[in-house]
Amino acid sequence: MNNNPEVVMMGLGYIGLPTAALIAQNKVPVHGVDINPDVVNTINAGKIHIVEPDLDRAVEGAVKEGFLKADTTPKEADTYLIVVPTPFKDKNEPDISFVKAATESIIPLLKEGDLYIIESTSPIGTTEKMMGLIFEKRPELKDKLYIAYCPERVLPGNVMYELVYNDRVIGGVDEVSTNKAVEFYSRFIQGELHKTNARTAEMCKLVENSSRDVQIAFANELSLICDKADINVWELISLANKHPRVNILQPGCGVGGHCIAVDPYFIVADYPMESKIIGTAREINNYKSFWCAEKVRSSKMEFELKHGRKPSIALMGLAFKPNIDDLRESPAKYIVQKVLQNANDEEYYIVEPNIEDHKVFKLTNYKEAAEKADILVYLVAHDEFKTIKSDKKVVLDFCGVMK
Ligand code: SAJ
Repeated sequence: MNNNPEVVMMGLGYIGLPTAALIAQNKVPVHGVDINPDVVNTINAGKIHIVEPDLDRAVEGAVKEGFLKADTTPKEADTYLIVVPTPFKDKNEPDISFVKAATESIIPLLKEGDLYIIESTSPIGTTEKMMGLIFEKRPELKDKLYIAYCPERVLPGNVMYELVYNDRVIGGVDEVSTNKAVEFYSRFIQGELHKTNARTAEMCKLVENSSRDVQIAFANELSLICDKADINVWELISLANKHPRVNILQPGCGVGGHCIAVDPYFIVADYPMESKIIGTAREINNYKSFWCAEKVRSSKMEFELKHGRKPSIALMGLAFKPNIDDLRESPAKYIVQKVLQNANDEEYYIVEPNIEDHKVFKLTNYKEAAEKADILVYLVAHDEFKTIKSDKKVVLDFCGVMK
């Protein structure tokens, strides 16, 4: 009997592990690969190394039943999924070296009829580039493999649901590859599977997140104009959105997370002359965080002039968006760091209700901070903050807690 797994999952992170667990839950043997031995050991013990609702049960079950095994090296299989990070080099240029390394490690294992899919967010043309690499080393496999790109589009915190029910865009390097990849995903996914080519599928992922970034930049730009024009931006947006064809998003203290603040650069790096709006949106959203830090500084000085003493300041929120504990690329964290760099004997309370302890910041309970501080700075619209009464305080509400 053939003991090889059916699927090899290269990368067991935020997307790779949930996807591996989903496939294994369908009783398809998955061999998960990660370069980190701690991750491999944790998973083989039926445990998980990331925070994601319902993932623990899925992994525990799949490992117990023998359908999911983790390892630091790949094995021969029929389908290979590349789900590794694509970070940045200097100057905001995408770094596809992990995709390349993962691909190189499976090239010797490939055989006629295998399916190779990239899910990692990638610059346009990456799938074709990897195909070139494969055929350079294994020319005898030319036209004998199926090669496709299929981006993930799940929202952290809701991954196990969205993996199954979200629509997917699937683009092969040719039509037979597209069809083969669609056939593969249709075994696990209930959302609609939309067929296209590899380049369009690659760009589709980048465009989804760039579109959201551009729309948020518009809201952030309005917030800067409204501040000067003495208009409440929240009221303005809510009124403009009463128009049946207008839907403006919410301004905040910048854009964070590992997707929306990152993916637009994948387009800008390759098409700088053509991607004016996309590039400018990134600049506006980054500038908004700097502007918020400057606002805290001027409000601090105004307080001192008016009251003849230094204020105490509560910095409310560190996460990159409301009601989560994820601080990756968080504009709130950037603002807190910037404000603390300019500290001059004022007292600061740093608040993040979704985290118990932080290794750099000493955290204060939100109620205590709100009660003691002279200046309240809302950086993230966490639900807890909406219950705070702050009639007599100076309040800088950058994210619409009080709207
Ligand atoms: N934000 C605003 N104003 C808004 C909405 C969001 O300032 O009106 C800010 C948030 O505070 C946060 C940032 O934008 O700092 C991003 O948050 P998000 O909830 O918009 O998105 P992410 O990064 O958690 O997940 C996104 C999703 N993409 C889209 O909604 C187009 C998700 O579906 C993708 O799978 C994910 O990126 C990804 O992995 O690419």
